[in-house]
Amino acid sequence: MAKQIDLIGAATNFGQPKPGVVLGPDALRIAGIIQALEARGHNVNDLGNVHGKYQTQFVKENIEVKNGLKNYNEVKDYSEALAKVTDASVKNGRFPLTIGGDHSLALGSITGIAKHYENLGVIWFDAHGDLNTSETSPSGNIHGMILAELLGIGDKGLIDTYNEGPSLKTENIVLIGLRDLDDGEKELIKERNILAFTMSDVRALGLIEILDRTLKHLDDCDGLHLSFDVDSLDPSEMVGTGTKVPGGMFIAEVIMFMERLSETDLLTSMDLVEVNPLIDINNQTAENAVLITEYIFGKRKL
Ligand code: NNH
Ligand code: MN
Ligand code: MN
Ligand code: MN
Repeated sequence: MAKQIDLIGAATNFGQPKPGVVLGPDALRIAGIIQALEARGHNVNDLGNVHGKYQTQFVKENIEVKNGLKNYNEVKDYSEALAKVTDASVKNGRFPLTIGGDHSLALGSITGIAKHYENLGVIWFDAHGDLNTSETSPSGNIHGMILAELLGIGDKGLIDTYNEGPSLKTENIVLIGLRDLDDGEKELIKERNILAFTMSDVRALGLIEILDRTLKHLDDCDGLHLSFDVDSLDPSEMVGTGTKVPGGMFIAEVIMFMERLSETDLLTSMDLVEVNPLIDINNQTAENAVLITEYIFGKRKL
């Protein structure tokens, strides 16, 4: 079905230390994300890039650390600014597609969206769990904690960003593509009984079986959000991203998953994150991400 898409540039790098991810939204525009969506018959309104009150572009090293959280004030401020935009987008009956930017943007995008649903389901494609807290994080980088914060686990100030309390319920999330989990994240997944598919599961079951199980798990949800970290793919096909982990998924199988997912027409919002053109080669990471996005929005092989 044709969608009214708001394209929202989340030009932020506060969730991690590598410069360049802030240029991700423009790399995706240059790779033709708008044209690709329009080619599938959707209406696209590019809202430009969202800016908080802190300057991002030229920050090379994280300076400020609060309670083990790097760039705390910046992430919180940016999330508030972004949540306003995604909130308004859903209110206007549109489909918010947020393009980043590092994965900390999901705190803003998802809190703004989740208030419109009783049970927002989230499919989290990632090599990582993003389920750390300041106690379990090896890095202090908030992009590796952002799903925990959305679930109400971790720093109270971040949990209460934009609206009070958790945005998501543990039973409404599914993680796919995991292969680099920290110990505390593994414990949390077991403790809270979170549905999580590692790369071993992807190899053993295949992504179609995983899609079926995912949709079954989320069938009581009243909205469905896809948070797609490009490092879920194998580094051979996504060079331009900050934390590459070998042994990832390949474009061909992810496309197969997305073709099927788009047939269900269940998606109501999406993030596309961690594209960093400064460590890419000829913008191929953005181009591959656009290719996958086109399948998410209705492209078919036949
Ligand atoms: N788990 C590590 C951390 O918390 C790495 C997280 N990096 C990511 N997450 N790119 O998606 O610092
Ligand atoms: Mn991530
Ligand atoms: Mn990741
Ligand atoms: Mn909240």
